[in-house]
Amino acid sequence: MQSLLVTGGMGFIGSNFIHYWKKHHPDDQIINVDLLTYAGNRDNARLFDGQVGYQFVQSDIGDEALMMKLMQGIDVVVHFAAESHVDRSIHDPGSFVRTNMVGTQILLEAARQGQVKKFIHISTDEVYGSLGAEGAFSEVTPIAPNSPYSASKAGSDLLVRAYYETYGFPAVITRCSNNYGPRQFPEKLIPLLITRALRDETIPLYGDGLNVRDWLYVDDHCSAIERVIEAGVPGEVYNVGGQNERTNLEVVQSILKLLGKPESLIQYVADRLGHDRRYAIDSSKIRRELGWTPAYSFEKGLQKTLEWYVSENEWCARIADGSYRIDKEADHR
Ligand code: NAD
Ligand code: TDX
Repeated sequence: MQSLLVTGGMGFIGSNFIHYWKKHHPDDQIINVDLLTYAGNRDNARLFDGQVGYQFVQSDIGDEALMMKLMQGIDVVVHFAAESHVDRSIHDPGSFVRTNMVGTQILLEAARQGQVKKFIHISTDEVYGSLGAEGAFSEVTPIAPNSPYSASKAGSDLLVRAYYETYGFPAVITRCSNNYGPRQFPEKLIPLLITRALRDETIPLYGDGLNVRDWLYVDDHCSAIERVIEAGVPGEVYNVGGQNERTNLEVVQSILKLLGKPESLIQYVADRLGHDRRYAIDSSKIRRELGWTPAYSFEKGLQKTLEWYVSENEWCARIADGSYRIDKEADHR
């Protein structure tokens, strides 16, 4: 039995990870630390409320004293908490530096002093910058971030690296491609377009719609993190990708087709500033060294994602009307 401290567990990937981990390791203890920013949604992990071996702590990872206290007896930290949306980073870079860089350093220090056995830092392929038509990012590709978001993630990666090199702190970095799946906040492309198309609203497509992303189903990301917890080597970086490269236009067209909605909903809009053209991940290292393989094709993952958004009306409605930010239990008191 192990004790995990998960940060950002009310967000998209963190909450899917807690669902995944509790299913496969039911006896493990989990402390979920999340500030509940606009991206944190208590509905995402409500299932675990009151369960033995699960505790939710609403806090900023920048609360040094509390992080020190929570680290006592923790075996593994899985650090998801971040400001994660590129468009928001263009308008408010400061909050990205505060949480992604300063917050990560505070968490690293607390974990080091608490003598945790492993620290998994969840990073992103965006730290490598943008690709031309050919090639893919490997773990030795130089870091060249282009947005305030990716720069703040790259900064956090360098702090993690420094903690390993300086103190021998047992940290591992994962860098994954674009995730999709249940519980993703509808500001990111796939949930935005599903929720808007279901309401027959227009789909904003940036620029020429031909930017390329490599899509990874969130459960495949969780199984990769599981392998890294079990066998990842401290000081190493592991890239995680789905080998599902698609242009944004192709993604939008596929989803509109699956939902039976017309392409006339697509509306071309002004491009994102500094918009990275293409991401592609070479994940041969984690496949070869840790034996990880993704289980979902893009088609299968999309199907599951669509089914989830169609069936979870209340989750979508509580985001649309803002009530997801008000705790349900507190409402009834
Ligand atoms: P998300 O925005 O859905 O969730 C982030 C969570 O962190 C939220 O619950 C939020 O309340 C919490 N949080 C934010 N600031 C905090 C703070 N100061 N203290 C405590 N909690 C705080 O993000 P996500 O998409 O689930 O991404 C999780 C991680 O994975 C991030 O580190 C992100 O950079 C990385 N990542 C995401 C993707 C993707 O496609 N979504 C791809 C690659 C890497
Ligand atoms: O309305 C939109 N229209 C559009 O054309 C939105 C929201 C996005 N886009 C484009 C921009 C990107 O080329 O779709 C692509 C995907 O955009 P996002 O969903 O915002 O993701 P991206 O910018 O690629 O970053 C994501 O993957 C890497 C996550 O948000 C990051 O947290 C992660 O690190």
